[in-house]
Amino acid sequence: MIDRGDRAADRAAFVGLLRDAIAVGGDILLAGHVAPDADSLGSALALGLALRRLGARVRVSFDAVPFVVPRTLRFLAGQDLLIDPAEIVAAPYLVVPVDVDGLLRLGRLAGPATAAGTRTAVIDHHPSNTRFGEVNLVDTAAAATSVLVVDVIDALGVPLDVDMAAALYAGLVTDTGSFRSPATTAAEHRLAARLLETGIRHDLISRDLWEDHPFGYVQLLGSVLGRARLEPAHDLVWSWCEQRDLLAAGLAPDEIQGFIDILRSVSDVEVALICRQNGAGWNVSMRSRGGLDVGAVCVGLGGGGHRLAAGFRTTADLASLMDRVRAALAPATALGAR
Ligand SMILES: [Mn+2]
Repeated sequence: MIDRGDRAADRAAFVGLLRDAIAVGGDILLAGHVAPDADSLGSALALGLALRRLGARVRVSFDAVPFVVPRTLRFLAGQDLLIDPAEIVAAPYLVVPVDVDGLLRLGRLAGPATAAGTRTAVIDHHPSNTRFGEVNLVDTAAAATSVLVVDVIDALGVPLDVDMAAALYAGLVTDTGSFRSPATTAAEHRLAARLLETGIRHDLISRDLWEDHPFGYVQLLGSVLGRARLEPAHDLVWSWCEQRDLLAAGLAPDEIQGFIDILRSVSDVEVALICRQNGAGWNVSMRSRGGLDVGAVCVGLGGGGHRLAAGFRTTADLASLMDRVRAALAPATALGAR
């Protein structure tokens, strides 16, 4: 964890790189992580809008095939800044991974980020961040990457407008679990107040993010919760969702991210887990009720994340991936980590 003094120095270096890019008229690519959430894409779009105000040559991207913005994030402004990774032909002057903890989470955008001559400035808050940039504005105490982006926009001297504020609020409200996470302090509420004062419709943002589902959503929620398994021996409650389930419900994998929060409310055990089938493998999401560091568990399984919310991806089949999870949880629970 870095202290606030370091964060100020890192922010100055980060803003310096952005100003360099603008001064030389270099292309800036703001890169979200694969399967971007509101904190990654919202933060990137807000920073993109601010940089465009300063005359920067800026684009925003993330790796997805086909290149489609998740349905719940289509309300975000600035989508004309988006570029399909396949259309990036020249190496950018500067790549800015946003809310990305390591090169692996960039998918195909790891290419431009590591191109010869390209500079890299990372902005993130994941404890699992590998500091893979030339400059790393990484504050693991920050509740969201959007909090760090507000500081950067302020340092750039760009006034927050309602479009930037809506995107930043989306990131803030997502990563704080609607201000319920322990990382939420008075500072996050003050930031929310500042964002609200720009005139954003927080009620509509929350509806777009979480309360705007087709009927298939509740049907799928019913079946995923119905087959959940409680394993007190491993301090675990878990379930899974196959590709055919999503297809039948007419949903994309990112649209069921909220399912795990319902499993996390089970008080009998410490850890909740959902496996979502995606292509040839599974995206595994883990949540802790507070007593166990699932971020460390997921790093051990090849993924990353935060203490209370983390995940990993695997091409293993469901039975063997769950065996690996149980083995990874066993030492933590046996040591009395709760
Ligand atoms: Mn985040």
